[in-house]
Amino acid sequence: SKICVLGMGYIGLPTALLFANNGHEVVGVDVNPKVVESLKNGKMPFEEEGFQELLDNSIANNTFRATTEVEEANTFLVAVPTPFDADLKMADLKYVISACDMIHPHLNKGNLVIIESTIPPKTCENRVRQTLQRSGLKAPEDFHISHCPERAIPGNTLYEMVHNDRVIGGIDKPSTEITKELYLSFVKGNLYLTNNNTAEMIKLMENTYRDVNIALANELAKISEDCGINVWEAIDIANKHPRVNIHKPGPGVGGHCIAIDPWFLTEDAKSSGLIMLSRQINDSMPVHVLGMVKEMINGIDNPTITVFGVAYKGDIGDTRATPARKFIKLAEKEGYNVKIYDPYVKDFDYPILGLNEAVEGSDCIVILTDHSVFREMEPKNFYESMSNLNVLDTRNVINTSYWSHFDFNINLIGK
Ligand code: SAJ
Repeated sequence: SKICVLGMGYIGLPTALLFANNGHEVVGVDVNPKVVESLKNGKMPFEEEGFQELLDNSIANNTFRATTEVEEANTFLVAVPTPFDADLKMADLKYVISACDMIHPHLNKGNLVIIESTIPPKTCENRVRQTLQRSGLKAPEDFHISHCPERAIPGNTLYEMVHNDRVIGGIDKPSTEITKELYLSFVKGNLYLTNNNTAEMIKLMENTYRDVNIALANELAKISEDCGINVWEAIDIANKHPRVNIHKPGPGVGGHCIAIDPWFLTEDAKSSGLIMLSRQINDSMPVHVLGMVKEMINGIDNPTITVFGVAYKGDIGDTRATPARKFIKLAEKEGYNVKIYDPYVKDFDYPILGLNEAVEGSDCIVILTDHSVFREMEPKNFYESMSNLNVLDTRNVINTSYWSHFDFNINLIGK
């Protein structure tokens, strides 16, 4: 069948390519002509393992093409971003609604519209349905709508898109069933069927669970610092309990999902104290990290600090909503000279330096991302160019014996 995918980003493009390589004719639509141009030239607009090959195959087999215009199809799949409106503390549905606006002139009887974008409960039933009904057709009588939230993790998208279980919630049973048939073409995980309001809720619950759990870990880290306990050791042993799974503390929560989705649950909830407090705890972690740095370099005149890792998490080059941004701004406000090293990140709002340049004259290295390269890193080739030997590890990633060997003053979040 023919599928028109709207949004050629981190989720839409991989999903489009999986359908295109598993028996479907796919048209990929994006409003950004640069993205479409890149795809027309056969080039992935971003890096994600395995997808360049899928793109090459689908172009060779004529099963995928990119364009800026929506066209008639059997299925329309919406995978556009849902930004967070920070002023209103609500989901900003403008891209989802404009995608539905692009679809309805091409909507025919019997078509299916799938929303993969993360949306607050009841969005399919209300705004999505209303917008699509501008076609003159009625749902569910004339066409189908379902929500099938994406749950793949950036950095391992191909594996997770194929192997993860999925949730499918249609506006009625037939919508759910035909959506299931479609995803069976490439998903090897289980497909759990429910209604669309529940599917919307499940996606938000999963990311909120993680955010609240990370907030708990961060709070435990601060308490442990006050008590002189190593929280990492404590969490490790507590997690041996069959019913305990405490997450990892760190410099805050980044990425485009975990730091945003909890707000979608609280926007019209009467009671949401725990969820909002968790957001606040995680958002305040860069302030806590700066406090630790301040203590370490107390008394140094005109200090220079070096941030190791600005990606929002380990082993990827993605800096969306990274807590490093807030930390760097706070450090600059404090009057520190900040230099940055991140071997994975190509583009950032601050210059990314080579390792030697980044540590030269530095008074403190602050590790903000758990890149594997930091695990193995030994300071022997660069410590002599530093002005003071301090290192703060907010991810429990370095091998401390490598650093203590050169007399580094080592500090760890939650210790
Ligand atoms: N983090 C911690 N401590 C932890 C785990 C994570 O501080 O114990 C931080 C990370 O460093 C990062 C942030 O949280 O800054 C988020 O990272 P993540 O690995 O938890 O999640 P994302 O944002 O990369 O992807 C999540 C995933 N959701 C869940 O695991 C429930 C993914 O499956 C979703 O598809 C994705 O959100 C999404 O798009 O919603």
